[in-house]
Amino acid sequence: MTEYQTILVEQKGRVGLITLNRPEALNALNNQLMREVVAAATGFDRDPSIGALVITGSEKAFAAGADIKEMQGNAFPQVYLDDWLGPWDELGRLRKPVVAAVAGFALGGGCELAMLCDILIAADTAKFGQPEIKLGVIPGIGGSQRLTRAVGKAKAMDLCLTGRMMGAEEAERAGLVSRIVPAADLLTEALATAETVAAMSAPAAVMMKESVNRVFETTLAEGVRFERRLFHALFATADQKEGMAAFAEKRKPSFENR
Ligand code: CO8
Repeated sequence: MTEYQTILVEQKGRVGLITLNRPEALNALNNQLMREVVAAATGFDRDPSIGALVITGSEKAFAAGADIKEMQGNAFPQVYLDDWLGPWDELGRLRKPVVAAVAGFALGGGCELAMLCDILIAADTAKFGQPEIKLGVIPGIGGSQRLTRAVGKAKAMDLCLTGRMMGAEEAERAGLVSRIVPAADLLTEALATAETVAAMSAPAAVMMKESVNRVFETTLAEGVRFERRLFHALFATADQKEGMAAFAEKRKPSFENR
């Protein structure tokens, strides 16, 4: 496997695990970490032995945001011409489902990275926020957009304009978080969830993700039409025959991802 300096990368069964690993800076997201996460995630996305991904951080911090010390000297023409932060968009284009396992701080870019994932599992210690305003800027990889879609305008405005943090319970109540687990169980639960997803028929799982994400891009009528087309298409797969035969025969299905 490729050598990385800011992340740890492992394969666990059919799950690709990426652990952010800059403990000296609470996993602040510098440019090197961005390149490494995107490279590892897109590598797993292309790998047929992987069915789902998990992205996690440390006990203290999922990620405390973009690296403030690295970006403080940035200037407009340079960041504009370099399309700085553009590579993060590739995470939003991953086809396989991604679980974010969040403990401790998920602030700024850290909160945005968690929101780029598909299932967000939070430890009871998780703290979410978009504190960019306190630095004289605003979110830059979708925070104002994805947070508002997740929790609605009132809470998104409250969090983004004041920069305050919200705990795991408030985040779950608001719809940002899929579920909360005790901190000690976070990685086990996240890996088990990803393994469950990875054991499904891959064409169905990839289409499922595509269909849910379509909600954010289209009208209800077009979204339902899109879902119907994918639903019909799945009847061309051997896994549909296997899944339904297994139900009728009262046994576990054995999917072959075709
Ligand atoms: N950037 C750089 N270094 C950081 C960051 C950061 N975001 N966060 C923490 N660190 C460093 C600290 O400087 C400190 O280093 P040192 O020991 O060398 O002084 C070390 O990590 C430990 O941090 P603290 O001593 O501050 O730890 P505390 O437990 O006292 O406080 C906090 C934890 C509350 C999380 C605090 O560190 C903090 O407020 N951090 C900054 C949070 C923040 O403002 N994040 C938003 C950044 S802006 C942003 O994300 C813009 C988004 C645009 C796109 C993002 C793309 C990735």
